[in-house]
Amino acid sequence: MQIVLASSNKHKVQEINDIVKSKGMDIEFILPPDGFDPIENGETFEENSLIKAKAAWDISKNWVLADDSGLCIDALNGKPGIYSARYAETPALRIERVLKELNGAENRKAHFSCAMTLLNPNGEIAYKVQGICSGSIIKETRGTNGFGYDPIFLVDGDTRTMAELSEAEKNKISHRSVALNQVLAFLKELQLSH
Ligand code: ITT
Repeated sequence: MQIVLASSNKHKVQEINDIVKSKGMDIEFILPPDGFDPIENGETFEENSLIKAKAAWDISKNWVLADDSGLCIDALNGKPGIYSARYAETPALRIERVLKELNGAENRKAHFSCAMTLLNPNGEIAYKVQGICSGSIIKETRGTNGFGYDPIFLVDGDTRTMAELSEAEKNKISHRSVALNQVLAFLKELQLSH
């Protein structure tokens, strides 16, 4: 089964394909055809996820999965949130901005959130789900794995940042894997029923 992944973020695509592979499932996620350039003007992860899914469906008319995700920091009232990818020009500057805004804050609690939307080949919502991974923001960067805000995100229950976990370890606990596992369970049921 092929599913179009409504994303241009190669790290996400890699993580999602790694998770599927680790489960030995017969699903291949492929990139959208040329022309995928959605305007993410929703107000929630869920809305942006649907916008991306519809944009990919419009040009593929296939099964589509979209992932809209980001980092929500309690002391910043949930920011950067849906602005995570646009919080500054580069990943390093985005981290710098977050650390500056949190300067002196005692409450460092945060979570990653991931909203996934699965559309069937008729363009209807077949399944949607949100996954969360809780942690806190440290004061410097640590680790080089992963992407985005991983180097400043200390995973709850671990002494390491997300960027210090191996790919396999991140893929067991991340917001993306929590959401994707539900999607894959749904697809498995669907395949079994056909
Ligand atoms: P697409 O919209 O093309 O999928 P994007 O990177 O713009 O790619 P989002 O709009 O969903 O995707 O923004 C996600 C941002 O949130 C991402 O660029 C990172 O800054 C951050 N983020 C999401 N998941 C993350 C993760 O697992 N680790 C670290 N940062 C993450």
